[in-house]
Amino acid sequence: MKPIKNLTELVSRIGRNTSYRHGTNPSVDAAVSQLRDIGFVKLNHLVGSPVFDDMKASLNQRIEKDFEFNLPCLAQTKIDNDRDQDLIAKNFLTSNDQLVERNLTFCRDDVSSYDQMLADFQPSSLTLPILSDPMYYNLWLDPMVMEIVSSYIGFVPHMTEAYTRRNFPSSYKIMNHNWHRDTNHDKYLVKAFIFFTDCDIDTGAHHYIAGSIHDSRFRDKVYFTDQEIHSAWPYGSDDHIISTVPAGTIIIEDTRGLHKAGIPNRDYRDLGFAIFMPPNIFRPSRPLYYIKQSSHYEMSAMQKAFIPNKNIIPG
Ligand SMILES: O=C(O)CCC(=O)C(=O)O
Repeated sequence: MKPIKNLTELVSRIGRNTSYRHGTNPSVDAAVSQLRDIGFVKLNHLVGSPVFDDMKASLNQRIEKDFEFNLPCLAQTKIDNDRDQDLIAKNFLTSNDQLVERNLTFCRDDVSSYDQMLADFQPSSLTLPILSDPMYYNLWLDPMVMEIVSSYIGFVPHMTEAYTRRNFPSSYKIMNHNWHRDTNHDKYLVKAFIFFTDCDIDTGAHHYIAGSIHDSRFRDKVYFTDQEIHSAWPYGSDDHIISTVPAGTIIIEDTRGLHKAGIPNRDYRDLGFAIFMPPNIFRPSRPLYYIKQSSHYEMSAMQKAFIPNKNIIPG
């Protein structure tokens, strides 16, 4: 880590020591110990909870009726195999502006209904921001998740991103459909994946290689093919983890390890993302989600500590 970044993070971390004490909750201790050992832990304490039915109804309404997902969005139907070979070769790792410039996206004016949008544009995924609403932030900042994450990291991090992604079948591999390691931070980087749909290999399982954080292999490129990863960890081997999970499952994962999004063969998968990183009050990045002041006021002290100040807006 660069010395200046190191210093600004240390300053930003003052007063943020985790309040969790080892030995006070065996479930938290076991989860943290598994995260340390193999890089991920699966939580099922919310499977079957009615809040998931309400959340799913809200996500469906916002995606299928209100079209609140981020636009412009990549349209697979606009990709030309010959003309767009450069983008296909780099798995569409480029800016949204570049995709717009290449006329590969659709926007709000192009959408008259959900079914028409799917038929005309075949998006591979839609991204929906979190709402400033207790149903959302109480799930993204679930008490058990906060305890585990802060105890694993050793201090209370910030939740820097919070959204849901709906993944569809895709003819092209788009960015995180490929094996990769997240590189936003070299020491502390934890994600919580919240499954809003039942998930298996046919509906876009999440894949992770247990124990790969400290493995020195597969670090010389951004993306790796299935063949490359399977040469070390074939399907079915103990460390090749495939998320066959019911809705309501939360996976906490250190995404510095090797992982990828499986492409659904049918239907779709709805997955919530919470991204936890060290606070850095000097980081000049723009907020990636917003929480209204009135909602922030209602949060628990622990939840408040996870929200960067710049993400709090009037209202
Ligand atoms: O959607 C998934 O299963 C994986 C997401 C991913 O690769 C990432 O967040 O870096």
